[in-house]
Amino acid sequence: MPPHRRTTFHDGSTADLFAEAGSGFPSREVLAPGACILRDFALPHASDLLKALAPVVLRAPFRHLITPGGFTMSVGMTNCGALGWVSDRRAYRYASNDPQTNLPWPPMPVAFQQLAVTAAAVAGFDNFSPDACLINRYVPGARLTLHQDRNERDLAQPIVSVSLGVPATFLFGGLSRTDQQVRVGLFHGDVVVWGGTSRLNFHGILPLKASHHPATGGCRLNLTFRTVR
Ligand code: MD3
Ligand code: FE
Repeated sequence: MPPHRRTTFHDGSTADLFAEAGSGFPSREVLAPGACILRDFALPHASDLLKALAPVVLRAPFRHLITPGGFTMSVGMTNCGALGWVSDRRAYRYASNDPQTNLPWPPMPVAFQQLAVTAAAVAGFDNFSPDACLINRYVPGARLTLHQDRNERDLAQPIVSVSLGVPATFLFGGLSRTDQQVRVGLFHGDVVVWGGTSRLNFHGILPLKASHHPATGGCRLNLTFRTVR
């Protein structure tokens, strides 16, 4: 049985959910119903993605947002696409302009859009049409505490995430903050599609360990593609 026809669940059990023929790529690990890890899926596109990111961060630099609770986030963030996720002392929200410059967010590069739409389709979500891409940058020690993503209007639409650079440990919980979490390593080139009932699960990233990756140096980058409106 070639690996592309076999789905590995997080408890180690397997099922043969995908019957199409192919080369064994992409591989699909089902973390939970609707949550699918596509290992190495972005690997062939990593240098194109990083190249397309450069002009985005020139126009909309990474910044450390303040949460409504008054904490400065350790993750540096920016956005591209029609809408961008922002936070300040008042609220979390999506905005069409960068509050730092009042300019519209940079357009979503075609390479970003194509990868996200293809990954969603491979995971079973056709017609994914993201209007926002949040870009997170982690330096050693940076982390994302346990949270839910629920500021998007249509929670039937998945979120597609792309990991680049230094590896991180992802925490994947349940619908309640106190549900037990599983730890999942996310590596350069991994893509995860989060849909279905996993869409509202609590999740986070453990403090990044100091390390080096040839593509990004000492940091980890994560792109999350969302349909907000
Ligand atoms: C599971 N980012 O930006 S990506 C975020 O690696 C965020 O930077 C993390 O959580 C990162 O909000 C994790 C994986 C991810 C993104 C959205 C999800 C997992 C998700 C939404 C629902 C469930
Ligand atoms: Fe999130």
